[in-house]
Amino acid sequence: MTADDGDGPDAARRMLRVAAGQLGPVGRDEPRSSVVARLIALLDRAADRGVELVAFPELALTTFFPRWYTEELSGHDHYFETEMPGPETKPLFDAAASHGIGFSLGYAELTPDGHRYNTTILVDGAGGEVARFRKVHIPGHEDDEPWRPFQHLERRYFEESDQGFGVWPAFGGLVGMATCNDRRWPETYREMGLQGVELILIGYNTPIHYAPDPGQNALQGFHNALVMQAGAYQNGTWVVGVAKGGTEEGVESLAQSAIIAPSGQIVAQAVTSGDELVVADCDLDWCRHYKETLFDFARYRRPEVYRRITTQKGVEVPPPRHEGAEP
Ligand code: CDV
Repeated sequence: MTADDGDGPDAARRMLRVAAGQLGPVGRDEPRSSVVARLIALLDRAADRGVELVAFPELALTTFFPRWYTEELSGHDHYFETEMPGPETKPLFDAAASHGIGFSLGYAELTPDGHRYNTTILVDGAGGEVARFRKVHIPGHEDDEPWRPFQHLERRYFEESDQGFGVWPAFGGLVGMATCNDRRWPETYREMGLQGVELILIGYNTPIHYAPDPGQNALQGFHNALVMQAGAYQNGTWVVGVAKGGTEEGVESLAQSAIIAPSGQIVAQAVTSGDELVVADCDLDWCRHYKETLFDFARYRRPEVYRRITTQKGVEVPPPRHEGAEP
């Protein structure tokens, strides 16, 4: 996918063939070896199609375990990885390197000093680690809430990362990551936009049923596209959103993985809710059309009047206005 920018058809462009490696459900009893085999199958299909980078979903290696409460925080530690790659994930790294394909992979990370993060690793085409991103906006709740049809205990099992949103030179461009609920927040994209990001990889697990306000259920697909398309356009960047979709342990989750251009247009989208590869040729130079025009940050941004964005957390409404008061 290229945009005609007047440079002529033969101008050297930074083209990157990217895929969203969508997963269908992962059962509670499905071993990592089986999930890794599914990921490798997607990689093999990606290799056949000349893909250079595959984005895999959030918490891709296991079922979405925060839907179950355990009294002890450590009760779910068997879903966490203490090393990456470890013995069970090494075959994935080896397969990707043998194809010369890079990938991003979401997993639950338990650090040697006992911290638990919802992490995504970015790996280059030679199997080397480029970066790790730890989820910033952790949704859900901390305590047992048995009234829910299923729980969303991410805030019990994961710490919020204080490392923020990095951007790394990789794959011929500038690449950033975010995880699921991060994609709903404009600050996520803008933080990376201010570092010149050209491709953002976002894995997600989004249940269709939103217990605090079921009126939103019918809008899950709309909101998913809305936030990623807006984030792409307003920052002149490619965005890859990749789901673990389908009905997992009785919970239906959104699929609709998509690759979105800097124009905000969806250029490729999943048509199933199972294991599926969604491919697009991303012209990283297309980002310039937006970064150097409407969203020329250096020229048009006004950080001096955005003070509340970084100094205020919750809403502060203005004091009531008395009728007849001077404006
Ligand atoms: N895994 C997630 O972060 N899920 C959230 C749900 C809880 C709203 C999401 O943003 O899709």
